[in-house]
Amino acid sequence: MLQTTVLAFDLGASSGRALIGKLTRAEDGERRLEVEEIHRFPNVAVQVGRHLHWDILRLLQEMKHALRKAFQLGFKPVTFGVDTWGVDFGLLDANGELLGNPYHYRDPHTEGLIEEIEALFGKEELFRQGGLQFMPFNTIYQLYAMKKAASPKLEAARTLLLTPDLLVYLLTGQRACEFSMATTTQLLHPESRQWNTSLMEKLGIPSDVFLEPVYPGTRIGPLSEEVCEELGIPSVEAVAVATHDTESAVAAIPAGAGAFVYLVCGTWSLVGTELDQPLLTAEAMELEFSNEGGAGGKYQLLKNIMGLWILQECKREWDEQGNVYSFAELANMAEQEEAFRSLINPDDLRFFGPSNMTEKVRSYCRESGQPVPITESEVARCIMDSLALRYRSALEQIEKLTGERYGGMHMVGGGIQNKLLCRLTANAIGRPVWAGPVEASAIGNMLAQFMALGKCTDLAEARQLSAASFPVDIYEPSDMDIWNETYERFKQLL
Ligand code: LFR
Repeated sequence: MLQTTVLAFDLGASSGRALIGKLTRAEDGERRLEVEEIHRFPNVAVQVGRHLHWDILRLLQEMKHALRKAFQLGFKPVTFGVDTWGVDFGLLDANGELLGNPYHYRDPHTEGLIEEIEALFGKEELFRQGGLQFMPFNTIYQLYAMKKAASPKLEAARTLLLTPDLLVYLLTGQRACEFSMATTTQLLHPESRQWNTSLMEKLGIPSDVFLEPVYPGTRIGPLSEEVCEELGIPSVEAVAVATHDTESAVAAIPAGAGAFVYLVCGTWSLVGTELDQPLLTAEAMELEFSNEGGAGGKYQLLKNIMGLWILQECKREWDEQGNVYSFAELANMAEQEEAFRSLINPDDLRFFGPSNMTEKVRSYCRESGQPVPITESEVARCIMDSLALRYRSALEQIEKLTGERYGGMHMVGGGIQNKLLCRLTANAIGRPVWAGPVEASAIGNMLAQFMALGKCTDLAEARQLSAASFPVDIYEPSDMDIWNETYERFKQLL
């Protein structure tokens, strides 16, 4: 029996998707969520001069297309939610119009600013006030870069909207600021959960452009009349979900009561654990952890690891050279290779920017006195072994910080389609990996909508629904001795 239909927009750094979620009651009386992708579109960053931008209007157009398609296919979603990558934003002028194209978080204009702001306030103070791992793309550095460039856009700005809030605004005309995205700015005080206006003022960043954050599950408002008219569809109500994709993914983890540790695996790898309050100790700062807000008002203590980006960039290069392999093929090829021949620290900053990734992997191996991977499969194997080992070090650091011992690791997100990586991860951590669901961000997005609609009372019930609806693959660890030995070698690289 159909209960409710919702629509989730889940936008990643390379593609966006629209998915329909149907909440039904099965014959056994249990509720289930069924998910169906109805539209997928590329998200292509555009280089303009020295800057890298998101093509935000193209994304809007694709989302409108998906809304129309949903109704054409006979679905009648009552609500929709948008989740995207973190940190990026658009600025509105006094008339509510968008000021230019938002910058892409890999735009190099923030280079050197981590050090500059650190010199002004001190690292520990900044961590206490912002709670985040110091990543060059955090919103604070992007705004400071604009301020230093005397950006007229910044001067004209009256409202700042983070990407998902911006897309919701362009569809509904309603302005909101959702909490989980707000915590990726480094400008929201993690303890008071209020904007850090004094820090903004000291940096010369306008403090009056930020709206009061609202929690995931807040109803925002209906599609604008213009959009309904243009698309010829009835109104659908926007809900503020955990609009940061990582946080939507965490909301969908099929974990029961009790502490758990997870890896959200996609372009980035986020290894973390859920806490009620942020952990702002010097140790958390030294180990380079972030405190990011999420669904249920929880905080995620997590580490950003460079992730499958490195492999994605290599693949892009090989595709351009005419050596086209799917990710599944690359995994199969990598599996045939000798393990642990050479290892990289995936978080070496050389891997952050796009282009020449194969050469970057090779140069890392050359400089660290290891055999240089030559073929596609050697490079892929090197990346996957290294990621798995990096996940182990993050897990151990979390255990150090929380004093917990976790029995295994949940893995969610598109990266778990790479079965080799799941298996290598289980081996590296010496514990089981529970992989699923793949569509975690979209599912978490839908779960927040069900919370807004009163269909789920809280995060725990939402996670039960996820667990009841989507199977989990279990990977048991093996070859522990050789992995333990290799881990010692890997640690020398960190
Ligand atoms: C993952 C993610 C990470 C964030 C990075 C950049 O998609 O949202 O959580 O640190 O992208 O925004």
